[in-house]
Amino acid sequence: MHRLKIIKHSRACLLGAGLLCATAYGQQKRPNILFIMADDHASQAISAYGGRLAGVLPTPNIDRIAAEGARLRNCFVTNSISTPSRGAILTGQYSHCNGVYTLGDQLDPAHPNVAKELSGAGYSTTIIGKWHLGTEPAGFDYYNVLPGQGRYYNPLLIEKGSWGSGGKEHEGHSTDVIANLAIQAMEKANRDQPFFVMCHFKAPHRSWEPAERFKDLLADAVIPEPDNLLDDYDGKGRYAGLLQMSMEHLNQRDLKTSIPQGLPREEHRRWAYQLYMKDYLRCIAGIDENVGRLLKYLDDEGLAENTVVIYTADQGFFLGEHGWFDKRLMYEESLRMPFMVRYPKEIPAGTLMDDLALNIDFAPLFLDYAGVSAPQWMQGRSFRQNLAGHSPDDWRRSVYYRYWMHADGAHNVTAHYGIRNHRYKLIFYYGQALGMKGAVDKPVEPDWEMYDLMEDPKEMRNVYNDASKAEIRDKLKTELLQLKRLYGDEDAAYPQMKSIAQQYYW
Ligand SMILES: [Ca+2]
Repeated sequence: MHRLKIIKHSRACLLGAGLLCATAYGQQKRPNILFIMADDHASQAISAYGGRLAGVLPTPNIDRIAAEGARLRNCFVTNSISTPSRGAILTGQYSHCNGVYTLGDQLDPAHPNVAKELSGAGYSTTIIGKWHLGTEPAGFDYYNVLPGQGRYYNPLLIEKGSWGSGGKEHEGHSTDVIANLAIQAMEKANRDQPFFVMCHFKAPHRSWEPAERFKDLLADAVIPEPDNLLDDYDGKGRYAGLLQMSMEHLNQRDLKTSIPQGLPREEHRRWAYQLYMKDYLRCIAGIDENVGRLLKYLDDEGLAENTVVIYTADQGFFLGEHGWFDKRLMYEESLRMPFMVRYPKEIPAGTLMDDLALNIDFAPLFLDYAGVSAPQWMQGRSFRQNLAGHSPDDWRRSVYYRYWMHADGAHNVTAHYGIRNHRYKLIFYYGQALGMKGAVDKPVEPDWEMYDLMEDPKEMRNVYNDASKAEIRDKLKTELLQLKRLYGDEDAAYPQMKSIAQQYYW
């Protein structure tokens, strides 16, 4: 890895305080920020991350961002579902602070967010594509967004000035349409002012509908199975086996064919996996091609050097691991977000970052690149210094996670919170709806899970009750309480949580 080449001001910033940063960056050309986010794109389906699918569907354009910049190996979502993750990314806050807990919540337009901060700092701000936060986007000079989940084919998009309308139809596949509109937004941007463009693809969200030109891709391929495709959940806690998100729960719309009746479970799972994965990967092919077009635009316009380009997804996703599709859970495939960033002035090509990052860190990162200190109300922390090879000594050593949408009708995931550090993960399924929108008020008895990610990276054996892990387990419990205190998520508003803690925590 070659050494960092940065100009004097930048080095002072990296080593100095936020105030110095703001001063120094006021005197130089601030970078544009192009934030590209897909919906449900798992890192297992990005070839830069390796794994069983890398040779089946390479993603050379997305990989290029990592090759020319940095790839994060430990970037995690704080609440693994679309609307809450998008709320966390925009506000730099956990769900209990921004009010977006579940798919049923909306982001209050009056709530502070990073687009407002960047706009106030002189950036032009744009969002294109999937929004999914219910209310009119606030803080954006321009938006053109899908209503709700949006359509794959000939999508409707609602442009700024026409909020409340049904939107205007755009011919083509949503991935192509959204990339076109993002390029147009960059074309229109005033070159005297830095731009912040969020390009949010709808793909590869369920029900995985690729562009016409990719429909026959991989037709004759056999997609490699994960070795835990046939997981029977014996090694997990009591709720994993009750989830409604196994291959056998995929429906006719998902698989685009009728579902054979009476197949043995294993056979059904393997059959559905092939169909599911092929459509999923066909959607990824469209994204990769369009990421290539976005990068080419920056190259052609001479903007590549002074633009921070990020590629990520709103959460991870199961691609047949444990037999599942979907997300929501704190297991690795769902918790991990792909994240790569290119900024040639400052990030050495080929950087790998193992520090623990969270989606609430993205907003502070954008602001840091813009030369603005993150406001006090943001709970995340910029990892700009980490990317440049200077990880702060006091960087976090564990992360806090919480999923609120208890027992939702479609997937039946038990509400839980937990902690993950570089080696262990501890999850407390507290099993209460707590009045959350879309949660179902069917309390279940709390349960614990713990995984040793070094000995068991696929999370096949719950070691919560292992005597040899008891000391580590109790330390994690203490640290989990500390994280809840740090982030102000101590359940004071929910009396039932107090009795649950007394009865089940220790
Ligand atoms: Ca999503």
